[in-house]
Amino acid sequence: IGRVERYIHEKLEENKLHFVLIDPDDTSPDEASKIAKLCEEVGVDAIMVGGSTGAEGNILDEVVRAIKESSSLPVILFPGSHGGISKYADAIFFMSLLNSRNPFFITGAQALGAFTVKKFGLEPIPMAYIIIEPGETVGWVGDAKPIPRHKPKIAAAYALAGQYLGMRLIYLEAGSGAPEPVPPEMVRVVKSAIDVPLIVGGGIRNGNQARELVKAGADIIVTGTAIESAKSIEEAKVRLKHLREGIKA
Ligand code: 1GP
Repeated sequence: IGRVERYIHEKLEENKLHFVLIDPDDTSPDEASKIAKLCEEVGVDAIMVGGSTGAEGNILDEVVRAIKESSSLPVILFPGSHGGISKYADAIFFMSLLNSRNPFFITGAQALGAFTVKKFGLEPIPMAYIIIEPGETVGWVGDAKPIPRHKPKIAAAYALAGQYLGMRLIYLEAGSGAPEPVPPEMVRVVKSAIDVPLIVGGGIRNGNQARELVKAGADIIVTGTAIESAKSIEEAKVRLKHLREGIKA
């Protein structure tokens, strides 16, 4: 396994982790640089960069470069398709949207992007990506059949299938901006089925929600909107600290 994946595993031996997602479609390089610096200061563990729409090309490159210049945190790409690859990142979640109805999001974009990842020398981290209701933008764009919130066993079946297919991380996604995060009960059932680290994201706005999910078995909490929607860097700092208190018991 590569350097970033080893970093994740080593840190997980000590504590649960917090990753902050920056979407280049609604964050300028300047804002991204400020957020990254703040993240490092308050003890966020990695920055993810990506989005379902518009997170490509120059816009993506400039945001990744700005983050790399202002912090030493690992930058992991979180691509919406083969367009979401930047040579300036450290690693890429090489993800498959397991419950998509469209093979493009399961293996098609992956095939189109594979040689680019190789050429750029990016570290690929194989990840199963599973969309839970409501799924928000990524659910619609990714043509997902979102898993009903009250059907944790379906989520667990997809998660275990992902692990058996060789994926080394499982990501349960409620969708960016979802009114509620993935239900803790679903996290509990999924976690009890798998042996690889579990990432949970979508709709997590505060430390209490993060704590409930960690208690249920989440290893890595991802937040995007909570920080993006802060009106000032001070407000972002307060929110990050609260999230940290919830995640790092
Ligand atoms: C989206 O899970 C992430 O892919 C983050 O969601 O923006 O709701 O924090 P939020």
